[in-house]
Amino acid sequence: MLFLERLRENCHKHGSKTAIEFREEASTQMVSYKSLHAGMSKAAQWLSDQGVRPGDRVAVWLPKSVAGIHLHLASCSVGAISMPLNPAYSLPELQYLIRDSEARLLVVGSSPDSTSATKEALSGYGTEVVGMDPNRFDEQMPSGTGSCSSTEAGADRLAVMLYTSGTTGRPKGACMTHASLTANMEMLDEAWQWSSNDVLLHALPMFHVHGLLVALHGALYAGASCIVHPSFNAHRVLKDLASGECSVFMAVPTMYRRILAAIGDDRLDLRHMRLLTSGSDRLPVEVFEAIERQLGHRVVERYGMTETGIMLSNPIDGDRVPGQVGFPLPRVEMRIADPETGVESAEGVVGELQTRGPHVFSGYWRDPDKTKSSFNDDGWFRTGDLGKRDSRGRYELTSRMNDLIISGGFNVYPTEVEHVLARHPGVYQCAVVGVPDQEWGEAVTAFVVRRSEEVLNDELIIHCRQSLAAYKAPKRIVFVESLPLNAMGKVKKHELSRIADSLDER
Ligand code: MLC
Repeated sequence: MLFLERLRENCHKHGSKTAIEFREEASTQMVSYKSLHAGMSKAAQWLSDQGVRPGDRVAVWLPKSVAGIHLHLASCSVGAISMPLNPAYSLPELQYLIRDSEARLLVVGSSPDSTSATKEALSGYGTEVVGMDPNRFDEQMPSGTGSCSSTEAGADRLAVMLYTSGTTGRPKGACMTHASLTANMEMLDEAWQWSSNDVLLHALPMFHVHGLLVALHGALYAGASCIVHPSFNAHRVLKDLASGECSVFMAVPTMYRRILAAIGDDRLDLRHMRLLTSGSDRLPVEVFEAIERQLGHRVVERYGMTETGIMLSNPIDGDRVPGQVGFPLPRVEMRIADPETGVESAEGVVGELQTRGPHVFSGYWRDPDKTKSSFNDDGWFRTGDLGKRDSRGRYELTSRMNDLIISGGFNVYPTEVEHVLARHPGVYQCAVVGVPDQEWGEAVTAFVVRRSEEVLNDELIIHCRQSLAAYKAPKRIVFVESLPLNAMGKVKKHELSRIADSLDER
């Protein structure tokens, strides 16, 4: 049964049960399964009234909100392609994504002023831009019951497109069908033993696979309840975890680090929780151990990516090994292969993690070449991550084949930052690398050869923030006389990462 059909069934079955409790600092919005269905139906009707048709891309650039959830589910249910966007994107990033996706509709949050600025920035794009106050969503929806047709959601129809950073410096749209989303739900439902009695504490962003397709969809698929925080705040999360009302929590390692920092040397017994998971970045063994020591839980570390959803997970029943990402989920084919020859590697030998199965995405938006090169001839999707498998079939990640930086669970490709930095008139040459960092896992760090000593650190960071979401901007700029180059004239990035700590900021 497709995810949406299962959701509709849950809406009828669970009726007055809470689907979403949206907890803000000062107020709480309760959404039962019945009202979730009503909100989706109205939003579906509204989308149709806006001219959205099956196959159209619906971009939603709203802060995390109940309105955003309704619009996402409604877009999928009318056969459109839901495209939730990071509210932190800069206008130039938004322009690129809207132009690339040729979105039919863009829903933007906030004031009439910023709506008109967005409209102006996107004029001539052929995209309808509609401003929406997420707190007054109901007022903008049509009266009556709306219509939420299920006939539009064919298994092979695209349901969601999530933009992910690309090696070339341009984000690419990863397209997921209703079938692949559903397959990932079925796998996780079985592997993590979701039940309708679960209560998920949701503090992740809802514009990525982790928060949207793993956490939110996972809970709704199971008919469980979600306590949703509008953003991550370690103290608020701790308070709700301690209250005893939640059974499941999902986070990225940076969030766990902040939670541990918030409890300091104290301990908080979370053994009433059924499941704590970590993903989107590697969980350092010392963080795993500190969580066990201070929260009484062995976190389930799992491995996934935008193009595949979750592929590997430590077991619910069985040992959760720190530093390892566990076993393939049911129906996931996984292997380690030599990245050059494509030949499967032996146990214990490091190679590229490759996967096949119903969970894999259907390709990059209008980029058949990139899609083709992401798979080998036998249909294995190439993750670009290196790792090995032990004799019991457990997988461990070792490093990456590309120079992707993962900062606080967000992917940042150096090329994207380098392109922006290079546009500054004071920058002669630059190279961006990820440097190990206590808070972010890796910190975006730029090495710059400047044209004049007058170019300052802050000036370059501000310049980056004008074109890039703040999390992509370098945390540190290191001015150097020259960049280390290899015989081909390419920057030796591994050398930069090594020397980053030993160089003084100037
Ligand atoms: C925020 N900032 C970051 C950052 N997040 N900088 C680097 N890396 C990040 N990840 C910046 C802000 O822009 C801000 O800049 C400053 O840090 C402090 O902001 P903050 O308020 O403290 O940050 P916060 O909003 O709390 O965000 C931290 C965070 C967030 C950890 C909660 O980064 C986050 O939600 N990460 C989760 C990412 C995620 O969900 N990934 C899933 C990808 S899916 P300034 O200077 O303006 O103050 C995927 C597949 C899979 O990978 O398998 O899961």
